[in-house]
Amino acid sequence: MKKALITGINGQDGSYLAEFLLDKDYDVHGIIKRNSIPENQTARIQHIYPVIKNNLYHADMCDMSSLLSVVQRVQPDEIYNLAAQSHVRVSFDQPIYTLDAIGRGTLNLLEVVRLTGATSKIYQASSSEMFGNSIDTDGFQRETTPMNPVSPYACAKLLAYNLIKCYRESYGLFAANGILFNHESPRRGTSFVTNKIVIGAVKIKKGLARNLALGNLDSTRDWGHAKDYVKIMWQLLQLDNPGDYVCATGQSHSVRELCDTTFRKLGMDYKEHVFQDPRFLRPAELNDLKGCTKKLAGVIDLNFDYTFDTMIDEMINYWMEKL
Ligand code: NAP
Ligand code: F7E
Repeated sequence: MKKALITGINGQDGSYLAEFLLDKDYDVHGIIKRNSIPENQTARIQHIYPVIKNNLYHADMCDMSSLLSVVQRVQPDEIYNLAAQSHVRVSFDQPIYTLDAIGRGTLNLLEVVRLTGATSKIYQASSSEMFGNSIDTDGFQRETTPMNPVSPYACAKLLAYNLIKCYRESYGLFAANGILFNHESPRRGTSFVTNKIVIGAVKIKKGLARNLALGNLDSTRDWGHAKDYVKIMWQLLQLDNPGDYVCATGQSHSVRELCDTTFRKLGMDYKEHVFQDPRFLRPAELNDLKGCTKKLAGVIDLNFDYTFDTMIDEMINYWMEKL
């Protein structure tokens, strides 16, 4: 039985990845950051909690000793480093913590693996945010596109990305970067734009709200489904050699289009309800994202179960029932 350790196991991706690995008969372990209300924190993993409850450990990416203790205890075959302060807008409010949790946190983990001589393979949750506003002439971002981050979050992710490459090349660690473009689901944090729009539209439909305040409607994103993307994380650690790979759908939509699609599916016109609130604008914006998966498709079979439409349908159905 293979052992996996997931940092950020209670996050959107961590919860889907834990399910995926349990289905593959992995012994799944995870770290949880201490929270004053632990009940809320395990909401996304409640359904698998009975199976993994003895494999959850309090640790923090900023606390190397806690990571050392967990890695020594679990001795994982695979480590999935998903823990992060993952909100781009919040990273402007908490830049130092964001850098600590992501940049120094990844270095803490790499040092633990190096110094203990652990043979764990490492997956690093890198991000399309690292590209900033660089776009190749064909309109896509790919592994070779220059990385020019435009937020503290993206700067921190770029540091972590480079550390993974550095430790791979310097010490021969099996360390892989998945450069994942935005991926969503009903489990997405409710302050990210997809779930915020779906929840807002469902509330308006049900008469629970009248309007929805958003920031920039003109940026475009390449939105996939988290369930499809966690499978790729695992596949990257099953390759013969570690590398850095873009994972995306290759299609992009604007935030405005996302509003239009969601409200239309609910029989409404977004223009009658959505307004712009400067509170949700960012000091700097990443305007357009669209990923090219040619390199990834060269090493694995790329089959996504979800499309943009079926993903929105799933999110709408979830919130229509829940609210
Ligand atoms: P998420 O839902 O925000 O989950 C982040 C996880 O990290 C949570 O479990 C969180 O715990 C934990 N965490 C935060 N700070 C920590 C710390 N200092 N020490 C230990 N744990 C900490 O994010 P996600 O959407 O699942 O994304 C997973 C990873 O992929 C993140 O690294 C994110 O930056 C990256 N990524 C995401 C996307 C995307 O579109 N979703 C795209 C590219 C890359 P609490 O909930 O208890 O705070
Ligand atoms: O914003 C615009 C906003 O916060 C998407 C993270 O998972 O993906 C995510 O980062 C777009 C931006 O995601 C609101 O300005 C408009 O242009 O959903 P988001 P993100 O910033 O793209 C990357 C790949 C990651 O790695 C990150 O961890 O939507 N937008 N109005 C808004 N965004 C938010 N959150 N809220 C608004 O009201």
